[in-house]
Amino acid sequence: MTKTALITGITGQDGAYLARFLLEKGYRVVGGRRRSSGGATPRLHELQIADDVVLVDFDLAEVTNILRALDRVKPDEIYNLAAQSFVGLAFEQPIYTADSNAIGALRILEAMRQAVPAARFYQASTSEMFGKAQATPQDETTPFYPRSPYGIAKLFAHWATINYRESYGLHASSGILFNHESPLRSREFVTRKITWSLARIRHGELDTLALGNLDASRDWGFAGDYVEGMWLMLQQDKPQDFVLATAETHTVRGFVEAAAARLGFAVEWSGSGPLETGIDRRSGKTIVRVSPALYRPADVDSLVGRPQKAQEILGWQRKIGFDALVTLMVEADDRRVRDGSDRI
Ligand code: NDP
Ligand code: GDR
Repeated sequence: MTKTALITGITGQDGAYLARFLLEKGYRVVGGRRRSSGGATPRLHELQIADDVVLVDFDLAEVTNILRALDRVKPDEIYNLAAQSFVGLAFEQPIYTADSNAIGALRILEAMRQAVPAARFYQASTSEMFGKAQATPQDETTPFYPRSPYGIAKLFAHWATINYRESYGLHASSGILFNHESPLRSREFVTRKITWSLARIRHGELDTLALGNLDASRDWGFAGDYVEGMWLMLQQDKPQDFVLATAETHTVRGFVEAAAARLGFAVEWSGSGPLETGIDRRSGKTIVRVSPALYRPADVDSLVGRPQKAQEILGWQRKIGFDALVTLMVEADDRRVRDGSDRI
């Protein structure tokens, strides 16, 4: 029998890749989308699946709307990917972020308990919950120490998921995912900001790329690999929580160097702190500078995951490594800038 999946946050990066993955598996895919003036779904168009998914009205802020959506769709699986997902913005909008990411997830769990208690639930948890990491590498047993209103809100949703599983027997799992990127990433996140801006510099559309903390390091994987892990979690008899990561970490500075090299630049660093610049050795031009305005009030210095549990129980393995990821993103943005396409 055809299974129905409801994906909240279908207009985002992960929503698009997960929708494509589930369609290929033969699912009926329903996407929860909040009302906006534009109504466009560029990522679904980019993956050429916009006509294959059904969209329903869905807003994390409104429990009656969530209840109606669950009642109508009657999903077998619910993937809660919707969130205010930008950590930088969470410092400017902490209350909105908490309402969406913490209470929003709780609203879904409550609605699910009433409307579709037999459905399976995936919560998009995050390595940001480890924050000021208490051990390296981080896995399912590492204590949490969130460093942003985003991380705090996600930690609430993570525990709510566990609590609803233990209290009411819901098949609810939480995926603690480390950063995952792709050509469909929004341009506000650092990897895509780097690939998009360097491609524009290469084509003469921009002078310099302004960045914040160049020393932060992250475990960056490819989003397409991670959505398979989400699905695998919901196929298990026993709901539980899993870390998905690549087990490799790279600095923002290292990401810049790798992306720049693929565009024909050779970055040499000069100065330090807010005065640091990245100069292209070939042209002598400054192509990267630091803007202290982009520093966060509290940042996460370094994260690296240990995905052993997912490998052993789910048989999950990331396919795309750091070098291939950078190449994929740089090539996509180089092509977009050349073609004058900026819809993503
Ligand atoms: P995106 O920012 O690309 O997508 C977020 C989605 O949530 C968008 O579809 C957005 O809709 C939707 N959304 C935001 N607010 C609401 C709301 N009030 N009601 C309904 N929908 C809403 O995120 P990603 O795809 O990168 O991430 C997916 C999830 O995984 C997020 O929850 C994120 O926090 C989490 N996560 C992501 C990681 C990553 O590295 N990508 C790592 C770990 C966790 P709209 O288009 O209208 O803005
Ligand atoms: P993150 O991703 O906060 O890890 O959250 P982001 O790409 O925003 O930042 C990564 C690191 O880069 C540093 N940085 C900058 N970041 C941005 N956005 N812009 C800059 O100009 C810049 N310069 C330096 C940041 O300070 C940070 O240390 C992402 C999101 O997808 C979350 O939703 C998800 O939960 C986590 O990954 C895992």
